Amino acid sequence: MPLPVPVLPEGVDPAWLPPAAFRAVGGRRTLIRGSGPLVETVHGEVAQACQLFGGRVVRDAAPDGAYDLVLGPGAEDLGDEGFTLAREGGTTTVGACGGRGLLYGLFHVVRLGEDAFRGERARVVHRPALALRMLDHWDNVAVHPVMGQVERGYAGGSLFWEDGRARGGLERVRAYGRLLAACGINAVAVNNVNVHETEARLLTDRIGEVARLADAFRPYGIRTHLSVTFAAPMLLGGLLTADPLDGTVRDWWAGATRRVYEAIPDFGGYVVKADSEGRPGPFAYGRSHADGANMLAAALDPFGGTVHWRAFVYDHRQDWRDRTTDRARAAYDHFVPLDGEFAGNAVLQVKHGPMDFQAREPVSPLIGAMPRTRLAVELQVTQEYTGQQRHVCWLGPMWSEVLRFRYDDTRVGGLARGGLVAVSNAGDDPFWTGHPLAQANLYTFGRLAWRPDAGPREVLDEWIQLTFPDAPARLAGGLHAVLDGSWRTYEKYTAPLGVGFMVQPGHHYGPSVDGYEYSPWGTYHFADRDGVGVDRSAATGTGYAGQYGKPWSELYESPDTCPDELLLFFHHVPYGHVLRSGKTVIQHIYDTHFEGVAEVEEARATWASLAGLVDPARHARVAERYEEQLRCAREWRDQVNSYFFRKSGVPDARGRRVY
Ligand code: GCV
Repeated sequence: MPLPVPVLPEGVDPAWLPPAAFRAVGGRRTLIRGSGPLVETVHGEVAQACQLFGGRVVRDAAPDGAYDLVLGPGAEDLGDEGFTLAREGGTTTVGACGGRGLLYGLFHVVRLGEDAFRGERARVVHRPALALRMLDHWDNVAVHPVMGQVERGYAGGSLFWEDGRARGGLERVRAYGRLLAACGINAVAVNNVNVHETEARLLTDRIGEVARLADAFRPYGIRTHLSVTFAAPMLLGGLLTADPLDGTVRDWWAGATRRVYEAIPDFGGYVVKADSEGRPGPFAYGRSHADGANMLAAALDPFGGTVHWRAFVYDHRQDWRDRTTDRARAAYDHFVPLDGEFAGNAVLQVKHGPMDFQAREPVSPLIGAMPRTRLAVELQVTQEYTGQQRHVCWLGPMWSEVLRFRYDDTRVGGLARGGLVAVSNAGDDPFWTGHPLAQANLYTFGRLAWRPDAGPREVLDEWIQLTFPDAPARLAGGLHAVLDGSWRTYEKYTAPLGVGFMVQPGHHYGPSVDGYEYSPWGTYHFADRDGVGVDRSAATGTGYAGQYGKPWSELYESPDTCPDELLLFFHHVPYGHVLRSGKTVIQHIYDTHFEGVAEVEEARATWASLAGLVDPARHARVAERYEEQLRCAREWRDQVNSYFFRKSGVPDARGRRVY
């Protein structure tokens, strides 16, 4: 029986799957062959499209050439997710061995639209580069007094949890799964890595709620994962220890995990934040993080599950007076000595930069230094430090730079053998992501996880085509104009030259140049009357630059060779230091901050000119957010420029206003 396509609740935006995106498929004669639950999902999708656009869908007849589209088992082994696409003699054929492959093949045809049905097409094999393409939701089951329902969430409440329990109706979760499948995501962790007491119980007596979410996701090929607390044996099991080498603790995890699999046979595994920002972990027992991760890996192994163990371990109670401790070094220092010690089903999940999802950071040296460990790279789609979905900041170009960065001959996208993971930006907002244009970030993440070397602009084209299928060229041009350069624009008006932070403490929105300067979080810029930046060189600084292999260690070591955009991350330099661009640091700060604001003004005007080309509700929402972005960008400009003018006493060469 074809599985009905999820019905969107009234007023919820279809995002990149509006009905019109299915016009090309829905107007055709389609044959679907094969069996299995995901084939029923494919059938449901095509049937709905045919109903809308007058086509016809048939199951399991002989392919006699009378079909425009045939979706069915392929001749070769492409794994569960791969598919082939070809067109010959007027028939477009998608072949796959697994139901997931067939579903991805169908969405590929949807993306191609009419092009999928034109001329001839040589057979092309499509396979995801990374087996795991996962979203972590930092959703709390119960509203947290400080962090709210979704930690760092800027799109309303949780899609999964409400009033302290799993939502009653899960049609919207099914719809979310559908959107995710259409961009290639195949795993979701449904609760916050900061596992508070209510959330901890999801592992045991409340696993039924997680099972319901898993049921909603499964038809779209998405596995469900759960964040767990390392202290669960004590908190939930009444044990006196959570020591990973203690037999009773190991037995407790084995039993708890068996019961999870009884409830969710295709459960993906655990996500763990341990010894990080106050979370419990193996250090309390004098054990290593490999001991901790391997204990959970052993519990998951009989069922084929994976533990995602986060490498975000650093001292968040640092004394700002102590110049020898460098937060950027921490993950590498903790984990490199453990390379080779992690079990095969333990994945070390590493943030893409050494700090915390700043608008500009170098790529984490840990990613290039763990050849005997399965690594997953973690990105942040939710815009914690990049404008909180009030600012337009399309992160595709940043992620693409990260994924293409090379250690020796291998790109980060190739080193992420344990997958690509991102913190989701979706919530129960009618536009899913608060800012309607932030949908582009979610879509781009999925597509880059499927193909890390894809060009981000091509991916953006896909998103535009799908989201606005009937868009005139002027709309596509306008969307590119406001999105393409938006990350660099954001970077221009915020913290300069890679130095990072300078955000308001706690909620991380808006400027506060010294907000973290005397705090315990290890996020300093060290500006004084002569200069600014952190000396992380091996020769005179914290030694962080030496954590890279060549050529990066040499390149970052000297201010003469360090790329401008990272200069203040790696070096403390005088305001008069001349950048590779030929400008002094202080003039660069002034210029970029004025330019950044001017670019926001221009983007706002471009968006205004698109009125009438997009639906009024979306246009109004974006327009309103541009007002806030502009207000905030001006605030950034004036605070940063005035701060550095006051510190340095050097006026702007162009005589513009500082305060
Ligand atoms: C979930 C940053 C965020 C925290 C987040 C943490 C993490 O510090 O501000 O909200 O906690 O990263 O990645 O664990």
